[in-house]
Amino acid sequence: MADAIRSNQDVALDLIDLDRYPIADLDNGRGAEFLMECQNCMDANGWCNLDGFLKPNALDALNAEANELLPTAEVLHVKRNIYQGAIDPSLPKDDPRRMEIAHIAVQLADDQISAKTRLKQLYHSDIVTEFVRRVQRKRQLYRCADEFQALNVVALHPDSWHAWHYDTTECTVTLLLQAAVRGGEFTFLPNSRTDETEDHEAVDRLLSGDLSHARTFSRGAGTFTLFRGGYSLHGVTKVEGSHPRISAIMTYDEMPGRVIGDEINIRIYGKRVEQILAARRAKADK
Ligand SMILES: O=C(O)CCC(=O)C(=O)O
Ligand SMILES: [Fe+2]
Repeated sequence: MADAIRSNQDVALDLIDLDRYPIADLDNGRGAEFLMECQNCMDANGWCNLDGFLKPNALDALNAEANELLPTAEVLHVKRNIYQGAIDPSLPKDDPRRMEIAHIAVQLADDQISAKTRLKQLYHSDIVTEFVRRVQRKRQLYRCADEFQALNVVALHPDSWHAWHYDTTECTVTLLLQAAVRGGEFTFLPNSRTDETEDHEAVDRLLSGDLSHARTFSRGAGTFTLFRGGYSLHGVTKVEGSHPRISAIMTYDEMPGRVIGDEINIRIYGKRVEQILAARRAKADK
């Protein structure tokens, strides 16, 4: 009986440091106050950065899960432009926003992360989703429904970095599971574009390698950072030291059932996903 009750319980209650981050009740007392602080930070800055979000033993457990799964992931070796899709054809030929940037990472897509993992359960936590929705001030917000993109684990090995890009869904959480010894800083331009315009000066500056105007934080393992990944150009600086930097990327969108086009997923995930989709098409054509 106790087990049955426990299995229905939201894992967020076990994994998150609720004394510090009282997200289980956002309508009363400390939870309501905390929510307001997060919303104010999001409104003013375009991010909300919560260090020590996971309890230490939860962080160890999630990081152990990631480290156990990562050997089953392939090394992604893909080229991406910052939009991860079609480039505005009106851009001049030599515009930096046409640039294709190499992305090398050991990356687990959502379909490679079992529902049994606490990592997936944390992503599927309604308490966490509700918290993200309210900090982002959305009337409705859903976990991404894409079989590859919804939740990812990204390991950047020493000497690699995460190329600048916009995410394909609007709201993103990056949860650091294992910090780099040095470098590996999550770096971004909060709200650098809207649906209509883009801050070209800031974007071109970052693409030319000038990070002086970009935002970064010192983030220890266990830090949970909310931002609008689809509208904020971002990436991770070069990782240095002896071990990889590992993060979990949780994606959300206002649109229910949000899935990403096959072409974009192939561009992002390379051969493995291309083969899955081709096999599926071949079966459907029979
Ligand atoms: O690892 C991070 O902190 C960010 C990674 C990222 O932007 C992504 O996977 O889309
Ligand atoms: Fe991203």
